[in-house]
Amino acid sequence: MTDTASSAPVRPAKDVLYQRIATEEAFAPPEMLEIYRKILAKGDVDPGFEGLMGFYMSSPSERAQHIMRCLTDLDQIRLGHMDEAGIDRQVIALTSPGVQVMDTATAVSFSRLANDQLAEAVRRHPTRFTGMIAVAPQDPTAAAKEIERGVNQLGMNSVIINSHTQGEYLSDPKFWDIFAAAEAMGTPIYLHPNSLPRNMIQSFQDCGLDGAIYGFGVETGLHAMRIITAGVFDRFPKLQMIIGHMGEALPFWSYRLDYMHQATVRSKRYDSIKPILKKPSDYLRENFFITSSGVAWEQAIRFTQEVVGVDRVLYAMDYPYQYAVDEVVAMDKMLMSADDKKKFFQTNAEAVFKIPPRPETRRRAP
Ligand code: 1DF
Ligand code: MN
Repeated sequence: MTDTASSAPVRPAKDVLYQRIATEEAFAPPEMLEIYRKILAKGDVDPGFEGLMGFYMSSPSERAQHIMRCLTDLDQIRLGHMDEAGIDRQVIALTSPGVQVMDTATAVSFSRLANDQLAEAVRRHPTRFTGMIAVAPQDPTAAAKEIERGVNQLGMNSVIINSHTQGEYLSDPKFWDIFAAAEAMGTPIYLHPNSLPRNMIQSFQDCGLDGAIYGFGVETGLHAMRIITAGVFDRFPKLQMIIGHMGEALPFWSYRLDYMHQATVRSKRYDSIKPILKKPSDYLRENFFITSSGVAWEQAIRFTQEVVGVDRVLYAMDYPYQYAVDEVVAMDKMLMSADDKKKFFQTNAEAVFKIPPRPETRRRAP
């Protein structure tokens, strides 16, 4: 190997037979950070929020400052990184926790403002960006209306919810107007991680495992399980949800979830575990799409494709929190049929987010 070859930066190939659509990419309007600053300045701040956005917004570390610059950009910085990493399109959502830490009135009005800003960026870069609709679960009626406005007026076709809202879970029927609207409008809900709620965080935070390393996955997986076991998909059978980080490990748990769910129902041990129509893993296969955000790991991706089907596993990068060009190169090399790889990188995302397919002219073999 020559010196030049070993020191050249790895760059994803341009002549691949698919577009790369990254589906869990984040942005933050500067106005939201101003609201966050006010929340953080008050006494008795939520410890998870303080540990997450409080950290990114105040840390002098290169990583944190870089992430803040990327988060607030919806133009040249982001497009430059996408070009460098070979990402054709980002599906972009308001970064976690979005409006879910705000008081109800602020959350409702800011979700509209954020959606307008994102729609504007999509209008500037229609071939590069797709937007998700941010909603305030604090006001389910307003959230349902915002889903309709997002679809009908802003041309967006998916919804972002960052797991729990101030410790409350969507398994509570008081939130189900949101599911009704999402089902009626045909908009999948991306259930993205949030920092751990107050009553859960201590034994994760005191060892530094509350964040994306482990806590996020545990809590978001729990949230998905609460939704499944509460019978949400029996009530809203067409509702589709998306979960990242390789399904927050739920595919790997499937066998045990199915066995123990049935055992728990039969033993009548909890009022909250009532019979549901199907096994938990059936809902994973029929009502969830799973993205590879943060997990550029071939074995996990192929295992998940086997468990839920190749039509339900999508590529995601998790920009800017996990901007890693070498991971794109690794994903390109996965041992997988050309058809399945194209589903993973491109066509599943086009179907889920209703992205109009582009003519195949952009990538030509050299
Ligand atoms: C982190 C990770 C932050 C993810 C995120 O949003 C996030 C992190 C505030 O590493 O602190 O979306 N993630 O999805 O893994
Ligand atoms: Mn993320």
